[in-house]
Amino acid sequence: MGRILKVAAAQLGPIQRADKREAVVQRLIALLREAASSGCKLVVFPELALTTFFPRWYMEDDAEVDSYFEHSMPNDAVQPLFDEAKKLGVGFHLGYAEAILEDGRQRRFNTAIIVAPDGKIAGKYRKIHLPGHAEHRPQSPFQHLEKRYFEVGNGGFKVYRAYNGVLGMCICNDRRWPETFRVMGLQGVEMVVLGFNTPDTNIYHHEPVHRRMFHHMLSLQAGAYQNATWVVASAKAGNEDGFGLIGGSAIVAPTGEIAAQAITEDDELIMFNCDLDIGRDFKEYMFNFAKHRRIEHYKLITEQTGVVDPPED
Ligand code: CDV
Repeated sequence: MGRILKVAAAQLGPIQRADKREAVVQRLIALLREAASSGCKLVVFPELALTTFFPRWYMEDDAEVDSYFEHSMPNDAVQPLFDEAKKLGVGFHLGYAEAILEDGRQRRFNTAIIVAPDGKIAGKYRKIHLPGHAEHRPQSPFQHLEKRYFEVGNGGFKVYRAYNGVLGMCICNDRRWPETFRVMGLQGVEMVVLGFNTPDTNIYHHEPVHRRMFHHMLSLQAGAYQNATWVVASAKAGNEDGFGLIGGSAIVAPTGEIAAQAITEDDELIMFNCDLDIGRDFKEYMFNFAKHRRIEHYKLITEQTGVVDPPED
């Protein structure tokens, strides 16, 4: 019997622009209670879980932008979730838009936290790979303005000793970048938790929805297998503000196999008894980093950002 952590990915159906945080928090609490009654110890909520996915909207009024941000965590609207979690002895992971006075200025990040079952914040992550654009694109069906509304995260990909294991976090687009998982893999991560809002439409070129789901799962499964870690990914899903989000919350084992996957575009809980020891053999043999990695050949990864074509003959 290994170290078992029963975990839930708590997918959220759409949150409309008009929905109040207090109402959303009640939905989170309902999912938390359901997970607790099934014996879960950790509940993973999505990216920007308290509001609509507001980067789809171009806003000129800074006060309006600010209304989507949390200026403290917890705050009055979110405190009931912290209280309920503590009462139930269940921890959670929550994504939210963070506004903070740091380095003498107001800063904004796309942030996620891990909260321990005692209600204390055990870890924080600020999204590093911000997708989309900073300028208004009136020609697009909707916007993806993460590069406008957020700064690039400044905390790196840390891991935390929590839940009798080693946990790490990333957010949505981060999962598509192998470096995200590898940096945590190099710190012995055993479970990566993440939230995501993936639109069903690519605003740059045509792409069928099934391919977007395929790339989502491919990223999770590759990250899990190549780093011998559990990956628990929680979506915001369905028709939000008139635009679709793919859903597809999933729990992936360190073998790369799918342990559980959501089937709706609504609030939905998926759960699994995750054995945190299951990745040990992979970490010792196939992916024994200390024995097999050849970092002398990986320099380009940290020295060069974009593609440099080879010289013409
Ligand atoms: N919220 C995200 O980061 N969404 C991106 C979209 C833009 C592709 C994602 O990687 O799913």
